[in-house]
Amino acid sequence: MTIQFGYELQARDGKARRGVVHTPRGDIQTPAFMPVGTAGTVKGLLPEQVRATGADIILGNTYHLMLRPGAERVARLGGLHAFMRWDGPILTDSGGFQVMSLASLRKIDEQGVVFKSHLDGSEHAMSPERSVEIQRLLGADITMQLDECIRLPAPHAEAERAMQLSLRWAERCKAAFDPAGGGRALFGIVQGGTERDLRLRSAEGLVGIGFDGYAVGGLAVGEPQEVMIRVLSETLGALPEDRPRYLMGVGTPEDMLLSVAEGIDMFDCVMPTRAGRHGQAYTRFGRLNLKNAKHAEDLRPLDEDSDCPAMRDYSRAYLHHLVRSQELLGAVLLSWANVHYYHSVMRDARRAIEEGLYADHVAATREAWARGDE
Ligand code: PRF
Repeated sequence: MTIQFGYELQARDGKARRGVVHTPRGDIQTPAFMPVGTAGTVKGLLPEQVRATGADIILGNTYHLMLRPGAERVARLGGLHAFMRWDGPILTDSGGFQVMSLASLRKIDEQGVVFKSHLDGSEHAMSPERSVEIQRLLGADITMQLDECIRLPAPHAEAERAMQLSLRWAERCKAAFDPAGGGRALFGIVQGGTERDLRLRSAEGLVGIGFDGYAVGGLAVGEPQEVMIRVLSETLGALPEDRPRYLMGVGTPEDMLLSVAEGIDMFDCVMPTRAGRHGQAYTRFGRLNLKNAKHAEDLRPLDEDSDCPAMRDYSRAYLHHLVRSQELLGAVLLSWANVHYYHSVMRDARRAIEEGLYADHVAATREAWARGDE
């Protein structure tokens, strides 16, 4: 018998939750960070390296993989796990958000979205049913519903229209989804802009349909951090305690710590890998820009106490040189260090929740970021 998908709440500190998501491909310790493997690779890192940084699960993208190499082709090649050599769980985003941010000539209607590929301009259609089918072909362990994420700020009426459309699409995704005996999960996505009434109606509608987990979408799209946290505080109480909650596309280490305090269990973000390719390092002393001339003769590593080779064994002077010279290894080392640091933020958060010291932990961590290491 396959292991069923499920969430186990193990400890609570205020609204912060420490738990485990069980999947047939392994457990996910939560709060969890999911590195983004958009096009079948966490950019710059080998799968075994990603695992060693502490990742229990990675994210893949419907939009990118349907365009190249194609979902049917990935299926013929044995599915995304075998293709990219990652045997842990994979969550796939549904495509709607990436269509809105990357594709051109988009047309959204009740049926779905029609768009032109950012690669070659070819036209494609995606309905809620097709999004679920693509995610099945890829072999997703966690499938996301198709939704519409609007930019903020937005008028109430616009946020309401997109939220209602997303709810109707949620229903169609649920009908199209095959749970494969309970091993695969489908998550609904709460929308509704920054409006409390819309967020609550969205959450209640999704809970009425019934999902294995609930994501909060439509945040970190231009609104201030305190607005995002306020929306979380108004929304999460409407979601069931016995299902995981996932905040999509967030964020900085500080965004994650504050969101965990509101009751979020899962995150994904391109930030650690993207920032790594741009010469930035996230560390327990805050964010460092390795391009900066002040690092040119600094023999200290990013963090001598880290157990990550990229953070512990290479001098800031060398990283500075690699970044300035646009050497591939600079991007690799900084992506590696950043993904490792993101996981260490989650690991420390889990421990603090278990110990009932989460608020103190957040305060001390923020203070260390602000203090730096000079
Ligand atoms: N919806 C989906 N994916 C997303 C988002 C969303 O709202 C966001 C918003 N931060 C990131 N990724 N499907």
